[in-house]
Amino acid sequence: MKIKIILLVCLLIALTGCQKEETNVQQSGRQDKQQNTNGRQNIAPETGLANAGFETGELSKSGRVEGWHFEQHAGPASYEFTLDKEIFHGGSRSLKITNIGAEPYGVAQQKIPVHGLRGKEAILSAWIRTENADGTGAGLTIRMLNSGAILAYNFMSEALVEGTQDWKQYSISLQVPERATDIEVGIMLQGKGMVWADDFELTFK
Ligand SMILES: [Ca+2]
Repeated sequence: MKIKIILLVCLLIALTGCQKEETNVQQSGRQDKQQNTNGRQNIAPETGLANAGFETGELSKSGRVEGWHFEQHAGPASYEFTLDKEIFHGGSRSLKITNIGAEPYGVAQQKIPVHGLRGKEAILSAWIRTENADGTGAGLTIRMLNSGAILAYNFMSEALVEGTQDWKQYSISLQVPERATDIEVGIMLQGKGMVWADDFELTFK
């Protein structure tokens, strides 16, 4: 009888321990969700980015797609940003940038806080395809920011994708400066032609 009581007590202690652990996990999950809500987007842990393969959401009237925003140098509209459902690398869609005017560049980007990642190396990769990129070319971009001011950048300037090229994975990296608050990453087309981008990935080491 005594042995049964001891076993029962042990079982109760074990169960209480499990419940406590489960509660901690649930709280941790809520905290993660809260952090994501406080941030600008739902970043997927496996890619480090939101909507890294352009598979969710449609283009908004203001020209945004979930996770990403689009910019061009200045002046009249010179770059079109579209979701291509016929030409893609993974899933069923990619992002396409088409030059339609004289401005020197158009870029699709997303910005992520880098608190706690200072001093680490940021590595950005994505699959890129081009057609008639006969201006300066197309490439990946990383910018390190301190409240909007640019601290450092890598625009893949030494190895831009030119002319007509089939899908290929490219990668660039840049160290996160001590004063950095955010990292902004993306794909840029400089001048003529078209570029498609898909399956982005951002890691830190
Ligand atoms: Ca895709």
